Amino acid sequence: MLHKNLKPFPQTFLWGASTSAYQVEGANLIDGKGPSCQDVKQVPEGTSDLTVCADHYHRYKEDIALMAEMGFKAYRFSISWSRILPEGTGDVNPKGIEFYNNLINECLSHNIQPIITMFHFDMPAKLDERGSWSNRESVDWFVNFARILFENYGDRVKYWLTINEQNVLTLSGPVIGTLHIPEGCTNELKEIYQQNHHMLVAQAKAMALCHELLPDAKIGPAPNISLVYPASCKPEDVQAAQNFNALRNWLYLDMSVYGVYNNLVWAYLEEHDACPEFMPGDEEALKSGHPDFIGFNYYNTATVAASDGTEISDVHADQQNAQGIAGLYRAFRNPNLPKTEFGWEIDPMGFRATIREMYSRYRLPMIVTENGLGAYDKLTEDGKVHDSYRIKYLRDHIEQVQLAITDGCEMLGYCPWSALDLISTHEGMVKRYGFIYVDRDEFDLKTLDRYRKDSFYWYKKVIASNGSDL
Ligand code: BGP
Repeated sequence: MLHKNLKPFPQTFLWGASTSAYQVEGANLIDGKGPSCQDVKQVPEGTSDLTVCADHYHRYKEDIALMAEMGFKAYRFSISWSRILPEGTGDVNPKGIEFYNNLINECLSHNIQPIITMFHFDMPAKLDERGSWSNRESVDWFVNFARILFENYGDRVKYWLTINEQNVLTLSGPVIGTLHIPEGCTNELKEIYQQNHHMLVAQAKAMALCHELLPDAKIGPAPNISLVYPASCKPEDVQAAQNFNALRNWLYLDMSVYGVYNNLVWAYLEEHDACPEFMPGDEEALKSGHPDFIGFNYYNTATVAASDGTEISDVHADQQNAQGIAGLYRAFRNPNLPKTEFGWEIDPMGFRATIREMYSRYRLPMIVTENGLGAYDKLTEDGKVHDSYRIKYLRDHIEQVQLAITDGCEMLGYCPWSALDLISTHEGMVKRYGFIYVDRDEFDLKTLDRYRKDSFYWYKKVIASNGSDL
């Protein structure tokens, strides 16, 4: 739809950016923090471990000051579960509570709203040993952790996100080092969707608890949503796109918003004898969640064709590159879209399409919790990073958010990935996303000094003009 007049971004729009604890903090085994599954996993060859990351744990004041200089209204970060509860349950680590108190207070002192992700790919190692999400007790573990967060930080934190990219955990967990398949498992699909079910119940209970304890706070999920296009107008391809849309996207949002399983996904699971088992009370718990908004990560769309029956579902596909599932869909390279240096398609118009589709399905306000471009940035000798490619990516995407607002979709905020450079989920330090350059290499920690990239100055201008000067 062509609009003659664009609607402005709301005055209260939450401009900001995102990080996650295990990728940015470092200090992964100090001040009482227990290891998480990320700390004990096999680090991909050639990439750094997580002992230092961007050293945000020690440099958060400097980082928040830089965010304030850009004019941030919000900072989305995650809380490391094993920093708060070194064993995942049991004793609370006072130093962990203190660190996030300081971080939250530092944000607030600069008028930056903290948006807290409660779980971002970092199950405490002790709970990992006990089966992680495959263990039914994981529901109680998570709700207990949520309660501790609400009780300690709920007086100041107004925006909460439950589980980051639950759909990615379920569809390609091994790539990010998080999905457990217990030895001797005979039906892997059932096992995966049972774990998914535990996360869904845990999330719904945490949302209900948030509403009970913090009536003024807002909480929502944070899946990775990519609208799926059909490779052609062949009816078979359109159906394949519906299949993958259901499996990748709508399963998660239908459940968080309406508390019901998407029927296409359920039918697929039935076919494979893989439906999750419900415990007494699950059905009611799932219906009791009710998010106040939808947080979602968007990097690009997906395109699929009809399955020819030979696809092998590949759990090693990454977040944005699915392979296909026999009988459901086959991955298709969209010839209309360019790719990043790391092979992810770039589709700004698909962002608007994704937002429109979500709004028509769920009618809830939305916060973009991730969006961004991973690239090999170069620090020049005079301390600059000329990341015009990132500015272009972000500008093109913000334009589409404004178009979606003009279409009538309710948008609360935009927090791209990432506030500062940090360790990628599986590509190490070389894949950078930040507005702030962090001076370190994969293994050489160098100075860890911060540098303002060109995108830093550009984003500052965007925020100062409330999105009117792109
Ligand atoms: C999302 C994750 C983030 C992040 C981002 C970029 O899936 O929520 O944690 O890292 O993708 O991914 P990558 O680091 O693999 O490029």
